[in-house]
Amino acid sequence: MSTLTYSSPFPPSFVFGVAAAAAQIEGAAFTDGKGESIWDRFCRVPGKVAGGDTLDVACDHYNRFDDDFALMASLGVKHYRLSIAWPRIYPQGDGPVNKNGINFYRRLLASMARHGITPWVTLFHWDLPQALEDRGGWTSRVTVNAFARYADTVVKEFGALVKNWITLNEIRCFTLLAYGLGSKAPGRREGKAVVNQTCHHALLAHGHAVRAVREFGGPGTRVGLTDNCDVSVPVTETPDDIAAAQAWFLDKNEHILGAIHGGGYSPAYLARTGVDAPQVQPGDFDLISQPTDFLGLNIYTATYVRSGEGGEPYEALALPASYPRADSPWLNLVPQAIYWAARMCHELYGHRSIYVTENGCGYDEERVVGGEVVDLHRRDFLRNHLRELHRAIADGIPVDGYFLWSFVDNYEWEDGYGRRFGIVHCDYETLERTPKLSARYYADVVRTRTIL
Ligand code: GBH
Repeated sequence: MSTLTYSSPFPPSFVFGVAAAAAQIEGAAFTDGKGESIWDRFCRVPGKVAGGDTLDVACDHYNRFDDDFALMASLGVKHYRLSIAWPRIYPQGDGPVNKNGINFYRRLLASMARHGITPWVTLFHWDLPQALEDRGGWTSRVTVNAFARYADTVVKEFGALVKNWITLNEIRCFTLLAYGLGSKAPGRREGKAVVNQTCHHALLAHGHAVRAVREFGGPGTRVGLTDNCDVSVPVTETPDDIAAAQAWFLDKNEHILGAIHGGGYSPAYLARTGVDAPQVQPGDFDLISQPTDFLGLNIYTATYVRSGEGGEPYEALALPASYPRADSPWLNLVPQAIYWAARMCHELYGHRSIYVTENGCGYDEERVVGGEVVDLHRRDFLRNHLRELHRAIADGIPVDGYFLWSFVDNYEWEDGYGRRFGIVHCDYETLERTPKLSARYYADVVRTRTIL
């Protein structure tokens, strides 16, 4: 047990950062030899993205990163989670490397170093090269092998500047939602067997990234996955409801966290998927289940669970319509999600270093008035979530860092530019940045290391 009390500061080594992803902020979608990504293609399909918004310009971070890092540094933020755009490095997914892409990230990482900001680099945050999608995308091992080569290249090129690597962002989103529900690029609606196979291929890619970092990362380099596990919150914090929430958590996460930590798919998962179970080749789980240095969790919301009746292990509750949420319809406001996600991953899988790699909220109506956006709703969100994070640390749960999503308003995938997650406002006409009230608030938290 740590000795953190209600009002004490976060530990000195605790990392406070902000996060974003290449496709969502860079723009320059076809500049300096970058290849087309599946999102560049998908956003042009009528009806797929709100307002038909494209990623072509986004926040123009490609040309403005130096100013963005100056702003970040002025807020006292010293850690930034970014991603590298695979189609900038390999425009065709595999094939020839694009030197301009390498040079861009060299300049960007050098600028971060000048501003005293430590990079946390995600290798894949959904922008698959379209050329690989044309060869089957995540349904095919072609993509896994291309990713392995891409990971080798990136770790070799940037290993001297990057010590913290994140393999993949949110496997569920680029497999289940992208190949099953079709709401994310490439927008396919395949059956369960295909979807389960995309998930298995993603696990393999994760394993290759871990291998690449071990092989080429050099001393002191760390690597982990970022997962958006399904999170359960016990309705009451009693032993019965907690046990029910744990059982639900294990069930809902068996295909990703369960498989990684179990060294294979569980008998329960194989029974449940039956003929739709993924095809596994010998050696796959030697890669997938390699030890990692930390677990990244993207925490936004949760499901309330209580103990079941009549022998059921749990009961998950549907939320009433009046339950509070952000403007993102899926984003029900459940601050305890952060506490329980961390606690479950520590207790059920033995993780000893956990980072919240994303947490934040999306709203539609945020206007600059008198040089400021008064986003008290976001300040409230942050404060409530930081309280639960603090409680986790006080209970001895090893959470070592927190990255707020997001630094600046950006391309919210199928919701386009209308839905804003930033603590810095972006005017998409002028591309001007304006720190919101929540940015000032977060800066004060980071400076004092206390919840104000
Ligand atoms: C993260 O995903 C992403 O990593 C980030 O890029 C994104 O901008 C940010 O969060 C904010 O959305 O269609 O009803 O099944 C968020 C996690 C999980 C949110 C799946 C949308 C779909 C709900 N996502 N969810 S549904």
